[in-house]
Amino acid sequence: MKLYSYWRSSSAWRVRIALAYKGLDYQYVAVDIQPGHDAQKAPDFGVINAMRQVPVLEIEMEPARGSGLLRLGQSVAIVELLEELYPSPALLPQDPLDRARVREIVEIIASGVQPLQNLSITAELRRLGGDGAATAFARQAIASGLEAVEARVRERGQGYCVGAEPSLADAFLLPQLYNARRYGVELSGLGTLLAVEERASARPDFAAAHPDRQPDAPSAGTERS
Ligand SMILES: N[C@@H](CCC(=O)N[C@@H](CS)C(=O)NCC(=O)O)C(=O)O
Repeated sequence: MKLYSYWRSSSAWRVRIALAYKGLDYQYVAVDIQPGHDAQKAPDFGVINAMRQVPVLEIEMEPARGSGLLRLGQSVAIVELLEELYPSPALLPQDPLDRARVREIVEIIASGVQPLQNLSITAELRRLGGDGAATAFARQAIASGLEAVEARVRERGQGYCVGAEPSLADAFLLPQLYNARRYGVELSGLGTLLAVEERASARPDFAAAHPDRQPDAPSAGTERS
């Protein structure tokens, strides 16, 4: 398996957590999406993912499944595929209601928060309204989404977002909290989420997926734009 990733991509980080949690080996292919480098805009990358985003998972399919190489973009599709191909250890609970609860949190973050603060959106907002407007927009989008998640986790969490075991909801939450800090979002009202983050971050599998542990992360002390 190959993962096209960028050390600080929150969407790729979700997939790295799922891969580490399930103990799956993969080859890390760094795609430098930072402004000015723009490797996702290179002609070759358009063949890998027409959306020109990371993550992309490349997986060799068995002949029985149609053979050849499957290239899959979209972190939700990727982690759901991993869950189906490698169900144990599970990142979705057994109970259908709990599964729906996990997916609700995943959707809040994947559809309702991250796209509003992604590079291409903030770059366009910066162009239209300047740095201040872009940051304020992203900060507001992240804050309101995380407040909704906080309310849900207060109801249903028992150490993790849904129940007492990690799930996809936690794999989506941690990267979003990291981005919240990058945008200067006030986190003091999100105590339940911060406790989940602390617990999950202490696990070796979640820790291994952290941006600073990726091969393309700049070493400490160098520029981290
Ligand atoms: N919905 C997609 C979002 C992917 C995405 O936004 N990726 C960002 C990095 S986190 C990216 O590649 N941005 C490059 C760009 O906007 O040009 C997913 O869940 O995989």
